[in-house]
Amino acid sequence: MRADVITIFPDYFAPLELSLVGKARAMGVLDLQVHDLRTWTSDVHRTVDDTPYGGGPGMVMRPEPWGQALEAVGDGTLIVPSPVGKPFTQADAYEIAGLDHLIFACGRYEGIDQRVIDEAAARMPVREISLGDYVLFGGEVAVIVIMEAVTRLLPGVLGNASSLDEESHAAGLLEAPVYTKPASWRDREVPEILRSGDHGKIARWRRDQSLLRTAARRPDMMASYPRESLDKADRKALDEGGFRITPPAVAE
Ligand code: JE8
Repeated sequence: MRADVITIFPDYFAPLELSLVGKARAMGVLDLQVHDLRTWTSDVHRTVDDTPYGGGPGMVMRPEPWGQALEAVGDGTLIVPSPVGKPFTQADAYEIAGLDHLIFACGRYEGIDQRVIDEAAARMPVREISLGDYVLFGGEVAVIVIMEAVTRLLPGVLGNASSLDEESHAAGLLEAPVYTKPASWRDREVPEILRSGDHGKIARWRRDQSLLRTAARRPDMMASYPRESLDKADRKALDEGGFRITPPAVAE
């Protein structure tokens, strides 16, 4: 995967040398290039913003530098972090991980002149993505989050690929709690079943915990979870946890 990031704060992306993204780059699975938008300015002050047409607070990012920057990095899929974008999900991360060339446009100020996005959309796919319903200073933090969520899905990056199957949001449920040694810590014990060595019972316990956590913390996810994927034991765990599953199970 090739990824080009265009930003007025290239130093923001130094952390992407570390951890799994750094590993993906070293493995050759990810070719990440960070570009300073000011490279494509032509005035002595390297100006990237101007006052908004129609008035209003703040400044807007000028189209000219963006137009030249996007031409320079070539076509791919343009990803524009924005508060008006589609909320980013694990499903989006999987889709984006399958793409060959990502171009991230990091806006600042009050955003990028809309004509930049419209003009790019005439020649390549554009995805406007939001991290959530709150307002950031710009797109850089969102790109770091998106890059981490996507990079960990690239082949070979995660040492233990099986962990992708069970993690939160991958299977449509939140994952079960995790424990490690010591067995007793500050008078708190690891659940006995996890130390039983009975893999069938351990799997059942983890499934029950995932269901109960999801029902308690993310009723929206539980509502979307396919009912046909809930077996009798699942329904029993939810029922015993005080969660009523609709529609009710058909007579089994
Ligand atoms: C941004 C952003 C994501 C999210 C993303 C890019 C570029 C007051 N104004 C501030 C309102 C419009 C946006 C201005 C700041 N800004 C925010 C985000 C985002 N992805 N989930 N929240 N905010 C830019 C400029």
